Amino acid sequence: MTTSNPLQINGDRLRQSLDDLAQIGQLENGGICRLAFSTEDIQARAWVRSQMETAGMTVRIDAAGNLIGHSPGQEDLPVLATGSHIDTVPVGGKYDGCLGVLAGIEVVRTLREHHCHLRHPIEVIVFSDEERSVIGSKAMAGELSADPHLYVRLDGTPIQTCLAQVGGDWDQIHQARRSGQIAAFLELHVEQGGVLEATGTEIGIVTGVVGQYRFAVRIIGQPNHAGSTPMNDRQDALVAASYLVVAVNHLAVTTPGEQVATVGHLTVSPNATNTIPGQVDLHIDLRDISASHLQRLIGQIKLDCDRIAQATNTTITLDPFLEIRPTLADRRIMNVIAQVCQQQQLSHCELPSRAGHDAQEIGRIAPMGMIFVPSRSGISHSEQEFTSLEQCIQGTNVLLHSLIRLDA
Ligand code: HGY
Ligand code: MN
Ligand code: MN
Repeated sequence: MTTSNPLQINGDRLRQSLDDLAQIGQLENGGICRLAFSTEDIQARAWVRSQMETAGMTVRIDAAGNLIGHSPGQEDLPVLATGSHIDTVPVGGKYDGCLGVLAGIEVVRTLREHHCHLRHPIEVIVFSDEERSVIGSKAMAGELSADPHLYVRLDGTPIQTCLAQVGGDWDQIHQARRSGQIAAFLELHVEQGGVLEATGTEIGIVTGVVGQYRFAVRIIGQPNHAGSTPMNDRQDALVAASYLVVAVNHLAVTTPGEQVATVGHLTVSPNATNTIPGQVDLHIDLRDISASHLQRLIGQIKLDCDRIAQATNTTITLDPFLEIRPTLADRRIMNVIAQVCQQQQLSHCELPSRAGHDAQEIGRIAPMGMIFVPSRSGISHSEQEFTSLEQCIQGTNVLLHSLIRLDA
């Protein structure tokens, strides 16, 4: 390996692994549905495990169900870790999370093939359920709530059952903590936004990951006959919910700053054409790089709920079910990534991540960095998610050489 002709990963093998993993849970429209702890997730975990073993790694599953591939170093040092997730949203893309996992495995294979033995052990981690509870990286970071009901799946399956299905154990989940065992964590991920493409930049060096607060909102009104109930005598839960959806959007649009707020999940009951809705359940997803700004926005949302409940004669309850504080990347790791980009003559810029990531939790117990590659039209969480093979290869080579530099 010389600076003129640095080590390169095997792009063909990376492409093949991305295509093979995408087969598991693929939908007719080309999207991927591999919900955490589903049969598709379990099948994909087994396939990734076989890839890790083929790469010469020893593999274990921790109590949080994280799949951890380990390649020993020359010295007994804390590990250099990389990885991401393979679970998806209901209609996800083939790169969100998967690129980070498969790039990590490709890096280990490339190092072994070229007898490039690092001082530190290397680990590639597949974190459990990044898209909903973030239980995998939260468990490693010691950020879990002791209440298992917080982690129940949408279909009502208890977290204890989910973890048991993938080799984890809720009762031992405190053993998943890794404080002090990780020298640095570096995650490669598609940007899931449009900045890199819009500026024609090849590599994004993440400055920090926004904080996320998600709430389950329950609105209780009075189910009643759609024909015989006068308009001034209704407690219509869906009308109240509609006011709230608009109020949340209005708050995010009009408040100075770069916050975002989304209501992406909403169920109506009894959901009958000729019945006034008696109950609505919806989720609010609120994000910003500043924790104090998020707290101010949450305060305003609570005031909006009180005002709307009064105006519609309904009751509105707000239950937080996910809280992830913002996490800054480690400046030293950012500098290493920038040096590698210069060495590889790749254009690069610094930017925040507006999507959440496992690196955000691991960044609470170890220095963390993230490498972004462009998303076409900024699209993600969709079957249209796309990043070119060349961009995936560029990102993986930056991951490879950043780890080599961090090792030194
Ligand atoms: O929602 C997120 O930001 C991540 O994709 N889980
Ligand atoms: Mn992701
Ligand atoms: Mn995602």
